[in-house]
Amino acid sequence: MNFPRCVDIFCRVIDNFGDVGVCWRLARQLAVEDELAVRLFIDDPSSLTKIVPIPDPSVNVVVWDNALVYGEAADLVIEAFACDLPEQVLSVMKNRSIPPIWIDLEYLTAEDWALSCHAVPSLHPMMGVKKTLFFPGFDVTSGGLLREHDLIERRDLFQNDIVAQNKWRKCYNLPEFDSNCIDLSLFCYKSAPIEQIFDELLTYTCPVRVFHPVVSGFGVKKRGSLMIYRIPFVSQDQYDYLLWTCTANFVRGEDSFVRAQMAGRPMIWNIYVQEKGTHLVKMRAFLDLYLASFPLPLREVLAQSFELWNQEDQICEGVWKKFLDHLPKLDRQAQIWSDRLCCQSPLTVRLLEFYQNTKNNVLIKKDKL
Ligand code: TRH
Repeated sequence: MNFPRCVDIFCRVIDNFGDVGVCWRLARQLAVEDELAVRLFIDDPSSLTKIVPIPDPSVNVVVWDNALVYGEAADLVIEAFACDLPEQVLSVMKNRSIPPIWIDLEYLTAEDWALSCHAVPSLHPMMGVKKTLFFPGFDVTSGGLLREHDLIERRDLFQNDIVAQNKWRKCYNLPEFDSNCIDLSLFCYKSAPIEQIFDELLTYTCPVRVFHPVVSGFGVKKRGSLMIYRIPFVSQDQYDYLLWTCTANFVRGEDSFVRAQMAGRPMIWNIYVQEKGTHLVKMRAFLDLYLASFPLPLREVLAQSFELWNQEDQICEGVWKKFLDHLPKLDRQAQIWSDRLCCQSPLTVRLLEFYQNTKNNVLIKKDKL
């Protein structure tokens, strides 16, 4: 069995919580589920503290600054989001008696080009060390999505247990489950038209409650039949429970976007803005895939909501009310989508299979010599 014993993950925090969120999730799964010795090299450990407030000893977190001395490379080295490994690290990798498998873990996209780039190797121009692109994705031929082994079992237990949900809600000062209310979690960028949605929902036919984790400015506000609960940021583990207990979820970036899909509940995605509107191309590529099996009217409702949520200065009355009107039907479709994703193998399994296959190929080549 060619299994790695140790893994190094390098993470540079560009902004927000997504870079660290993905790296931490990956690190912990490899450490806890695959029992590997994992080191997470991170340039901004304070951002990790925001989503993992209680230190978790399963992963060895190492501060990645100019003083870093990289003594020995692991069997598997993961460079997250092309974060550019320093020469010192590359030279240790190059001089290792058995060279490590070096992966560049890329951002998630549903665009076709990512499938053709997945698992494509290249040689570092200066060092001559091989690095392979690894693209997460929704397809069986992609790198897959991060998912804990017991995620769906825990989700189903929680979603079928109102008492457990109420107990959880109480810890966060959130109101009890009420089948007459619509509960929405909200996590979005400043550019999202939040006021527009609030204005529209305050006159909705049933009470709407918005659960909004924030880093400051906590409190409860009432506007018409709309209640807004601004609660402190929860830990990454607990964030799943928030998604699971809500009727629908507004999410953003990459990691919360994936978790909302695995929650099996309707979701609206606020995509991370890129230059020249490239993010809208990425958003539409996802919608093409996600909505393919939705009945036509639902497809239109959701596509319109996504477009509106991701483009500033667009006024389009009635879209959010229509979204809420269709929630029961959207819920069914969200479950089907989540089932489809969750019957595929998760990213860590594909990553370790890739490692093993690469090692086996090296051995076969050596045998032939
Ligand atoms: O924070 P994000 O916007 O992150 C990113 C980064 O900006 C990154 O540079 C960009 O490239 C990428 O998006 C696409 O969104 P994301 O990816 O959803 O990460 C948020 C993380 O924070 C996720 O792991 C969930 C976690 N989280 C909590 O732990 N508690 C909370 O209360 C909330 C709302 C989120």
